[in-house]
Amino acid sequence: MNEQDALKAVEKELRPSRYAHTLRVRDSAVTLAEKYGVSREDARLAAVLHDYAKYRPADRMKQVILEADWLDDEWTKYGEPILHAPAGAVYVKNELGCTDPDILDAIVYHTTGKAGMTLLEKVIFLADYIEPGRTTPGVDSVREEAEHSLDRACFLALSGTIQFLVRRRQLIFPDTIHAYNDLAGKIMRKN
Ligand code: DGI
Ligand code: FE
Ligand code: FE
Repeated sequence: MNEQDALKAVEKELRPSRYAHTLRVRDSAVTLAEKYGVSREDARLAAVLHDYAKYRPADRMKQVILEADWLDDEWTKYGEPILHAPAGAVYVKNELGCTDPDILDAIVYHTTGKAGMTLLEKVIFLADYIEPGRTTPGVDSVREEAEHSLDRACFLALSGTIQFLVRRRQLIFPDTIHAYNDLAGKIMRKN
C-alpha cells in the first residue's frame, strides 16, 4: 500500500486534531529514519498508519486482539489506552491489506515499545513521543537526545512514560518495562 492510499484511509478514521498529529509523527519519523539509516518509505507508511485504530470501540478492539493468533492475549489486560496499537495492526492488515510484518510490528509496539526493538520500531515509537505538538514534561530533553542517540532517546521516553503511569497508579504493560531494561543494559554496556 502506498502513502497516499494510507493517508486517505486514515483521514476517514481520525478526528482532524489526531490526523494532524499523524502528519507530524510522519515528518518526525522521516527525519529520524534519515538520521539513523531506516527506510524512509517504511517509516512514512508506519507513521501514517500508527494510530489508525485510535477511535475504535475498546470492546471490539479487545475482541480482534483475542481473535488474532499472532497477538498475545495479555494486551487486553492493561487498560484501554494501549489497545489501539495491537488492534490497529489487525485492522490495517484486514481492512487496508497491508501485510508487511515490519510495518505491522511498528504499529503494534508504537505505544509500549518492547525489548529488542528494530530500528523502524524505535523510530516510530520515538517520533510519536517527540513530534512537535507534544507538550509532555521532559519532552525537550528527549528531543535533544534524539539528535545524538536513538537508544538513549527511546530510553528517556520510556522512563517518562513509566513515571507518568506510576504517578497515576496505572498498570504498566510488561513490554514497556522490558524495553526500558533492554535499553538501560545497552546504554550501560556502552559506557
Ligand atoms: O496514541 P497517542 O496518543 O499518539 O500515544 P500512545 O500510542 O503512546 O498512547 C499513549 C497512552 O498510552 C497514554 O495514555 C499512556 C498509555 N500507555 C503507554 N504505555 C503504557 C500505557 N498504558 C499502560 N497501561 N501501560 C503501558 O505500558
Ligand atoms: Fe498511539
Ligand atoms: Fe500517536
